[in-house]
Amino acid sequence: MDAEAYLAEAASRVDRFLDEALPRADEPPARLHAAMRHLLLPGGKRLRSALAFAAAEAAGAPPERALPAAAAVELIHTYSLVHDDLPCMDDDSERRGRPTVHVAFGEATAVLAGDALQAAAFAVLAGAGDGGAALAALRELAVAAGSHQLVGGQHDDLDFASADPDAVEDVHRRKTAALIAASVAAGARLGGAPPDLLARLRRFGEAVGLAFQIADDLLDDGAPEPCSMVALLGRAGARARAEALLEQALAELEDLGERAEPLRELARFAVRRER
Ligand code: GRG
Repeated sequence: MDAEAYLAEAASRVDRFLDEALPRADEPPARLHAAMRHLLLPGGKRLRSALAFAAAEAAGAPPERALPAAAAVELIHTYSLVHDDLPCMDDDSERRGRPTVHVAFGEATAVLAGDALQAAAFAVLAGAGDGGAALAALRELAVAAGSHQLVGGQHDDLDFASADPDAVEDVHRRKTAALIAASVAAGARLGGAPPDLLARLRRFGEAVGLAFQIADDLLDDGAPEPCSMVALLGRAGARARAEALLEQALAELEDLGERAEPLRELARFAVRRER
């Protein structure tokens, strides 16, 4: 199955789950619940949830086993986008072809909707029912979303200025790659991956996450962001770095055979995508 088909299937699976897990839009406080759903459904590419499903498959489990992890990572990702779009951050008025949450519902409601989406992520994963694995996945996701990783990376990116590619990669590792690696790891954990496979899949996720961020910068064909790999290495240099990271990621999957094919396809998509 190619990446686009896998992503489409992941999207329909996780969207159904999220639609049932979240309060209805008319349930009080209705304005808050409508705001939570505004950016979540329909979502974006659903790459993080697809990676969680594919990681469960690489561990030899059916993809459905990873559903609570897949939903949780999309909830965290969506909250981060809602807050990233706020006037005090990136100040964007459009996201996924729709008005951003603060444009549609006001700034205070958008802040609260983001907060509640994050809380919902942990509630969904805690409800996975698979005691040990779910709890470990929840902890790993909380760390990836926390002050050293997603939030810390976003914080340090606020007034970031550096011409050092290693420093730029460090911010990208925390702001973008940590959640992607946690998505893979959470899916792998719910799929029952043993420790050595889990470690390999997590390293796969980190490399894919970094390459995904470079691909994101390459998709922007205007003037590059000042502290991006495209600005520092040029388009060809950044492309080469992304391809090297892809190779590094794929090497972690060597010997896993057919069951890791969805992960391989998604990794190639993340790096070579046109959307
Ligand atoms: C506010 C805590 C907090 C964090 C914000 C996600 C983020 C951190 C900033 C978004 C800025 C950005 C464009 C980062 C590049 C990588 C990225 C996360 C792109 C968006 O992810 P996609 O392409 O989006 O997977 P879709 O809409 O497809 O889900």
